[in-house]
This record gives sequence, C-alpha cells and structure tokens, in this order.
Amino acid sequence: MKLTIAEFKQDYIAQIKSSTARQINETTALERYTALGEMVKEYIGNLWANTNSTYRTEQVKQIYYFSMEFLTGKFMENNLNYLGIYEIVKDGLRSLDIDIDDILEVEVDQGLGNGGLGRLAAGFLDAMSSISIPGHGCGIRYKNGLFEQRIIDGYQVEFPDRWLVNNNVWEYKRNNKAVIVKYNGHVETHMDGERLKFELVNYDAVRAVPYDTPILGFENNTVNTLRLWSAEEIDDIFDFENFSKGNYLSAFEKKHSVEIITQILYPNDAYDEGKLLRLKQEYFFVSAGIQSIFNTYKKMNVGINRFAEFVAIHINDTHPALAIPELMRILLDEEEMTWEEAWKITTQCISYTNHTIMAEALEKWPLYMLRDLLPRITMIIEEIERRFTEDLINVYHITDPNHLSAMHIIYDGMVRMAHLSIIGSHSINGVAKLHTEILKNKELKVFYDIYPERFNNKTNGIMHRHWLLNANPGLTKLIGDTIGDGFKKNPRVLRDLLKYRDDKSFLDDLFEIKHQNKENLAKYIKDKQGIVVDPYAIFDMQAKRIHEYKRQHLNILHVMHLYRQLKENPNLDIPPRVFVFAGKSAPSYYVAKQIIKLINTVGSVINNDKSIKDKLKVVFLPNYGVSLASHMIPAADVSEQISTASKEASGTGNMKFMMNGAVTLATLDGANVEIMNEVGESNIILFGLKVEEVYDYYQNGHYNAYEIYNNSPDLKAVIDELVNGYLPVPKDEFIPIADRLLRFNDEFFILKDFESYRLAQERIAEIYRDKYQWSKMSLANIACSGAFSADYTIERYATSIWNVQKKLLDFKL
Ligand code: 26V
Repeated sequence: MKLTIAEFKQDYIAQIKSSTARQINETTALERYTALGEMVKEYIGNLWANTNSTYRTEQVKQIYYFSMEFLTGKFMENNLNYLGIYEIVKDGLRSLDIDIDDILEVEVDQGLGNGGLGRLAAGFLDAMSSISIPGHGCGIRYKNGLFEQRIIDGYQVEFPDRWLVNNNVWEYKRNNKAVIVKYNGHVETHMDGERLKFELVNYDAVRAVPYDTPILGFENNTVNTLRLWSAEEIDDIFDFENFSKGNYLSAFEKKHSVEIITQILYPNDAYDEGKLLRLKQEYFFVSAGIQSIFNTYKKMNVGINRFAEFVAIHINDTHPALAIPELMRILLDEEEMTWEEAWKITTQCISYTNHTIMAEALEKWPLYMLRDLLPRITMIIEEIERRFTEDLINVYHITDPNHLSAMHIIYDGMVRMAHLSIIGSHSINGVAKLHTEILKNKELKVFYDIYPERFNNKTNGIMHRHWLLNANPGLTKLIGDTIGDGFKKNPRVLRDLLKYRDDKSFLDDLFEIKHQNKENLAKYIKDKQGIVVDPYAIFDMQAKRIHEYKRQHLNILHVMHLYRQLKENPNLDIPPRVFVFAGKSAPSYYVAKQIIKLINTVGSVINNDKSIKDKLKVVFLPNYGVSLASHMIPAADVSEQISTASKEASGTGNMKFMMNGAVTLATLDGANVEIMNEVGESNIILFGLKVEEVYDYYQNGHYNAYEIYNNSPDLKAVIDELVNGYLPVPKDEFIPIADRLLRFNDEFFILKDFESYRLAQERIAEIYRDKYQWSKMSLANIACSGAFSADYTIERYATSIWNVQKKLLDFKL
C-alpha cells in the first residue's frame, strides 16, 4: 500500500490519542503496540471487505481448512511486511523516538498448536492468501494455548499460557454469526409424508461464537479469514432462579461447563487419551464451522445441489473427521436430500491429510461415548459403516473376516476416525513422499487396494518469508543484494545462488552473517541461561517436541561420549561444539520428561567442567515456540533430524534449518529424503537404519539391544553412566530411560544407530575445519531450500485436491 512517513505519523498520533487518551511519550510499549495494531487492522479491513465481497459476488469456489490447531505465532511484523509498509512504519516510529523492535517484542505468540501439525496449518493459511487462493481456516479459539514450559531443577514444569490477558488486537468477535451446537439428547423419528425424519430432542445447546482474524497475502490485496470458535452459554447468562435462591456457585455451573469446551488446547501431540472433553471440542468446531459454511454458501444463491462445486473442506488429520457425518446430517435432515445425493456431495467436498503412522496417535472413540454425546451423528456413522461393509462384500468381493475387520470403521466397540476419514473423502494424502509410500504399501494398504485413486502425496512446506524475512534479515539482505528480491514470491529463484559457490567473497559474507547470528544467540543464551558459549564453535541444534521416536536421547548419549573422550584426553583436537536443545514434552509423557532432565543434568556437568576448556557446551532453551525458533534457527550450523526411519511423517523444522544454511544430520526419514534429493548427497550428512531395515527388525523380531550393548564398549560406558551414580542425581533417576533402551529392547533403535551417528558427527567435525567447504555446503542448502515453500505445497493442494482457482484481486489502498 501507499503510505508516507508523514501520513503514518499523523495517523499514529491520532490513534494513540483515541485508544489510550494519553500523550505519546507517556504510553507503555503495550499501548503503542495495540495502537499500531488497531491502525494496521484498519488498513487491512479495506482489503478484507473487498476480498469477501468479491468471493461472494463472483461466486468463486472456496476451500475451508479445518484444523484443531493453528500455530500462528506473531502477526505484526508479518502484516507490516505484507502490506509493504514495514520500513515506513519503522522510520515513522523512530522519528517519534520509538524503536519498532520494542513494539514487536511485546506481542505474545498465538500458540494454539502443539508442533508441526499446527504450524503447518498456519503456514497453509499464509500461503493460500499469498498465492491468491480463496481459502480460510476453521478452528478453536482456546483461552489457553500450549502450556509455557519452564525448567526448574532440570525438570520441565508447565504453566498456563494465558495469551489473551492483554487482549488480541487482530481478532473480531462476530456475535451476529454465532450458531448453536447440540450435544446429548436422543433421536426421535417420524414420517413426514414419504420421508422418514430424524429429530434430536432434549439436547444440550451450546452457543458457538466466531472470532475472525484476517490472513493477509504477500503484496497481493488478498485477505482471507481464520475463523476460530469460542463456546458460550446459550444466552451467556447464569441460572437466575438458582441465583435468587442463594445458590451462587451452582448458578454458574452450567456456564462453566459450557465454557470449558474451549478453555484449553490438549498438549499431547502423539498420544490419544480418548477424553470426552476432546471429543466435545472436535464436534464443537466442526459443527459450528460447517453450519457457518452453509450460511455463507446460501448468500451466493446457487442452490444446494451445487454445493460441492463451490465448497471444498479439508480435514487436517482426523481431529475434524466428524465433518463427514455432520455434513451428511445437514444435507439429510435439514436439506432433505437422499442418502445417495448427500453422500456424493460429502465425499466430493471432503479431503483428508494423514500426519502420522504412530499407532498411539490414531484416534479411536468408544462407541458408547460417541452415542451418548452425539446420538444422531453416531447413527449416521453406523449407516456409513453398514453401506461400506456392503460394498466391501458386493463390489470388492472381500469376504475374509480378518480382512473385513481390518477395514471396519467400528470395531471392538471403538470408532476408528482414520477409517471414517478415508471412506468419507475423495483424497487422502501423506505429507512427504516416503510417508505416502508407507501409507500406501503398509499402514493403509487395505484401503489403497480398493481406492488407489484417492491416495496422493503432498510434501509439507514452510513459510519461507517468515523464516527468511522476519527471522533472518541479514541473510535476506545478502540474498536480495545478490540475486534480487524475486525469491520472496518465487522461492525457487534461490537456486540462482548456486552460481556463487566458488565466489570466496560471497562465501565470506555468508559466513559472516551466520557468525553474527551466532553472536546474537550466544548473547541470548548468556542473558537467559547464564551459559557462556563460543560463537566460533559449531552450533548443533535439535529443536522439536521431545519424543522417543525423535531420539533426543541418541543425541545426548553421543554428547556424553564426546565428554568422556575429552576427559580422557583434554588436548583432543576437536572443533569446539555447542549442542542446543529445545522442545516441550507432553505433560503426561514420563520418559520424555526424563530425557529433558537428562539433557539438563549432562549440561550442568559439562558446562561447569573447566578441564575441557570450553570445547563442549550443552544448552537447553526453555519454551520452544515460533518466537524462540526464529531466534535459534538462523544461528544453526547443524540441524539434527535423527528420528527412527519411518516414524517422522515429514518434519518441517528440517526445512527451516536448511533454508537458514544449516547442514542436516539426518536419517532417511520423512522429508529428509527429499531434502537429500534437492541438495545432493554431498551436502547432507546421512546415517542410520533405513525404513526397510526397521520394518524387517519389527517383523522378524531379531533385534537384540543387549547384544549391541555388550559388544560396544563406548556405548556401554555411556549407558552405564545413566545408572551407576556417575551423574549428580539419585541413582534411580534415569532407570526408566535405561530400561527402555535395554530391558524393553530399544523400540527406536538408539543402540543400533549409535555407531553410525557417532561417525556422522565425526565427519561433521572434519568438514567444519575447512571454512570454505562448510560455507559451500551451507550455501547449497539455502539455494536448494526454495522447493520447500508452503506456497508450492498449496499450489499442489489447490490444483490436484481442492480444484480451486486463484482469484487475483485488484484494489488500491
Ligand atoms: C494426535 C493427537 C492425538 C490425540 C491427542 C492430541 C493429538 C494431537 C495431535 C495429533 C497428531 C499428531 C500428528 C502430528 O503432529 N504429526 C506431525 O505432522 C507434521 C506436519 O505434517 C509432520 O511434519 C510431522 O512429521 C508429524 O509428526
């Protein structure tokens, strides 16, 4: 947009006055931030209104991305950049004696997600807007986002994330768009002429109120909507009769029992607890979202039969899978369609992404629970199941009872949401090539056999503008000065950087930028953790949720091994290294929490040992989230992507590190395989078991962790250190970890992969000694990272799954 510094200052001073009733020099950083947010919102508002009215009047097909999680982080800097007014605002503020960084700093992260799945959803919204796809998000406005992690005495301790305490300047509450969601009760049937009608009676009603956040596209006038639903008591009043009788607390009980639905984000990212409240959450936003799509759709006036021509609904994992029976319910019970018509529309509208093969993360609901809470929805699921089984027998000629049981939606008293999602959609995609192959050939093979045309791959992508423009301004400037700014809209252009592989002065510049980022992070680490690290050391990072399959313990066991070597020989000639860890554990995941304690324990021993002359440091940075990642990733030399092959569906941190010039230390898992293909084998460090080997071991049962332990003295030494009193903790502290590795036979092959990991780390130390060789690898990673922009991923979803067209918008601000 066009804006001069003078206009900005005038607007801003007026805004400060109206929103704070104070002189500008008396305002706090928060007030300045809020006032700026209000202004930016007004600029965006014009574009937003234009976008919505164009979609409606020109009757364009729209895609609704349903996700239980949207991990959007901060908005201000992005919005300023995307409007093209960042520099103007920065200069304008400076002339008012305000540092823009102080304002950006006070914004709190919107952390309504656990990890990769939620961040991906946020990135997809950004990409849809930025490549002009008419697409919106639908989710839950949790009052508490993912918990704040603090480390106390080396342990993770959780604190609530009250991200709304200072209000959220970006959202609009839309009372007029509220809808009712119905739970419990029972279904009555009656004949209405020829038609059997179903009616839910004696239900509990909850008001779902939407809060809309504008999602701005990059310099293209498009503003899509993220609609998050909040639960309120139906009239938002308490039980007056009860209150007047003096029952003050119980008068508010109902209100609380309703509001609790959107109180908190479940902090598990790979373990399904099967809690009733979570089921309520899932139906809550799905029902509200689908109802509101109908309301919007009806304003287009094209007739209900053409619904699938104008609406695509994507379900992000199975959490929104109730969208399938909910859509059926509305088409059957409210629009009075036949089952066949309704089913056709439903399957044409819905598409589904699978994000994990981990059995413990696959959602299953007890049938009795579902029937109690959602009687009509359960009837519909049972009918879907009945017709599906009929097809299996009559159309696909499957009669073997074991084969049939493997495919049922309802089995053993449980409702399998992945099966419902596959049966009720026209597209099922994995999130990296390898993951999709595993789905097709192993985990979901029985479904692939009957629906081969439904399965497809959509490799994940990241918000490249965030990870470059916002997180790494130094690198962004170097890239822009060298190959121009085209990469902002078309990140494959980054490949042009490959021309500079042998340009020593360019490699020097690149090294210098990385070094500066490392200096900044070293300062942050000193300020926050009191640990001094050498910015000339190799910065080796593992930042992601803590999970046994991600193998943070493989990493720390290797650190323990390096430390042993240094203790034996303090003059050992190795480049200094800083191992940085960050990530949250699910609060109820005991072993993962012990891994955090282990990292911190090992850190406290190593960091306080003067005898090793600062050659090794271990840092655990608490409260990993989008903001911390944005500080860390630009400073990384090595990116640890070391999951047990087959377990990490894709990974997206791997792409962010790569884009910022880190060299990946990787197993051939998830998108690491594609990173290798982009960057070439000489620019990635590989190690470890391959997928087939992992599956072989699981199948033949020949894996023997004790055998490896007994035959590898170096490895045995570090495992023994977990339990022999070597570490300054009670002797039994780390027994659970040691048990998982030995007694329970090392499900994730830590022992098997240890030696190959150690050798890979040795190669890294060797290569790092040669500054130019290292910088060349780093450059190759940056140059080849463009393929992993979410812009391209969304392009592929739009053409091959959703069949939605770009809508270019013209508007002058
Ligand atoms: C499952 C459950 C089970 C019920 C309780 C709460 C909960 C929350 C999330 C999940 C889904 C876990 C799947 C997941 O997060 N997968 C990750 O998705 C990323 C984006 O596709 C991908 O990069 C990661 O490799 C994958 O682990």
